[in-house]
Amino acid sequence: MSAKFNRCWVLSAVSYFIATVTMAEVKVDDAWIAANPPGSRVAAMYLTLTNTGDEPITVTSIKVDGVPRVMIHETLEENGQLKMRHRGSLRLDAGETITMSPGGLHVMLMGSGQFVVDQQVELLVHSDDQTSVGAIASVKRI
Ligand SMILES: [Cu+2]
Repeated sequence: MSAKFNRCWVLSAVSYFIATVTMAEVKVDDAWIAANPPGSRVAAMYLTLTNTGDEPITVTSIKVDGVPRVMIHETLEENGQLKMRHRGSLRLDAGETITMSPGGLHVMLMGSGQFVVDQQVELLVHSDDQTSVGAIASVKRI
């Protein structure tokens, strides 16, 4: 009786653990930061984000190691001038992939220091399903 109970408890603990681990449905690929000159206080980062789940998901914030303020920006052309606009969040439909690139959607690293080629920087992408996905961005020349 008590052995049966124990096995049952272990099984539900294991399946709870698996459910928790597989909850993160955002996948981060090809994360990179554009190298910036000495004395810089700002840099741009680019990610490829995929929603591997069956439900829409919203990326609510991104944290980057050593960077005080991180914002998602989109680049728009207004009266022949390129402007950046802040995006509070980023919605991904089920199965959708968003690829950021120079001149388009990007992540602005505000108050950062200099990033040199081949430097590896840790980042964390938070979503509205309360999960976070970690990745490493490599610094490259644009
Ligand atoms: Cu920007």
